[in-house]
Amino acid sequence: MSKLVVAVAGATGAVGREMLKTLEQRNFPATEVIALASARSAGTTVPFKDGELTVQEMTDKSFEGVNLALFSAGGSTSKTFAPHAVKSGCVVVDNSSAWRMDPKVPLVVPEVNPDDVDWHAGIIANPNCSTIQLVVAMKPLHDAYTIKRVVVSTYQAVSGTGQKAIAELETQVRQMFNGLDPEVKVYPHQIAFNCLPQIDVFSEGDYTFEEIKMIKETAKIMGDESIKVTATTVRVPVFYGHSESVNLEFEKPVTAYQARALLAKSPGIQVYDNPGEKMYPMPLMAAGEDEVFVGRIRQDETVESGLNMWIVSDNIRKGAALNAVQIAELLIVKGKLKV
Ligand code: NAP
Ligand code: 3JM
Repeated sequence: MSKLVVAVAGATGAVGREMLKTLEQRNFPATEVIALASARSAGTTVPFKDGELTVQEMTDKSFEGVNLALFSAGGSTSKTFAPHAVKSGCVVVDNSSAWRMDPKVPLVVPEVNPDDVDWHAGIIANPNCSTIQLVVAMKPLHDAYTIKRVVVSTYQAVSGTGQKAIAELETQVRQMFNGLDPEVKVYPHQIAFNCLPQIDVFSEGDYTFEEIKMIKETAKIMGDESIKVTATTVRVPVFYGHSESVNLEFEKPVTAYQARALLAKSPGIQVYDNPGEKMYPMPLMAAGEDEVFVGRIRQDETVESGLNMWIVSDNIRKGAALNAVQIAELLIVKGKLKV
């Protein structure tokens, strides 16, 4: 039997733990799984299958004998260690923004651009969570009706920032119910009972880097620079599940009925849209699920051919861990993972 040794780099984090769960749930054909993190958590354990894995400190040497590394340990860690992993003959699927816009690195969502894995040179990038759920819904509509312009406004869960942010929202809620001033450590302002229209740092033209990531990554994944994209990204006091209000303008005429029917038969999507029954996607229902949920599909009467919709998905699953594991599965199916 050939071997397939998988390293999860950042195994103690919100994404890394979900990565281990996803490998297990999908019966990923790994012959061995190694958990890597920083020196801080070396020797601790993370749950995997019926037992646990002992966490090892990630070093230059960690990837010897490893075939596949799933990275979710932050951009700078990835910049340092991914090249060592590639040098060891390992294929890296990286979750950070470190490599996404590198022209030598494919940026892949299996439902959208699966064949881009064919030209990888060791590293494949997993897109930003908000971008992933947007392009899964855009792709079938673009193929059929040609999208000219997208306006997206996000409502992003704190789990997107990691374990410390999940703890911060919990702590602030508890502090407020006990009449205490909430401690602000992770975000620039209190997140409990608030909305922060800043995700990541401010950059060109007063857009945040999260907004710039969404704009640039969408063009690269869709392979189409002609689609105009503008974004406003907002952090909201939700634990799991990013939501998006999306306004789409098309070249060809399209009705809400046609869009609903097309999306309902498209991969990775579940249409959940019945206003009469108050049925629409919400983060609480998307948490822990694999699909991109689409609802509130309706005509935008202010443009010649336009639709408005509401897209929700679990940012830690399809937005991170699941998409990364699906990329690895794609490599296996295509015979591109040398074992
Ligand atoms: P998290 O909960 O804070 O976990 C961070 C992980 O990185 C921990 O396992 C941590 O290990 C590890 N780490 C940090 N510095 C390290 C170092 N120098 N060497 C080795 N391991 C190190 O964060 P998260 O939510 O899991 O996210 C991790 C990263 O994934 C993010 O920074 C982001 O780049 C990416 N991400 C991507 C998406 C997406 O949209 N695709 C979504 C969320 C996150 P210790 O326990 O030892 O500190
Ligand atoms: C760093 O919800 C979020 O904040 C987005 C996830 C995220 C990213 C990302 O994937 O773009 C959190 C922290 C990054 C990154 O690598 O830039």
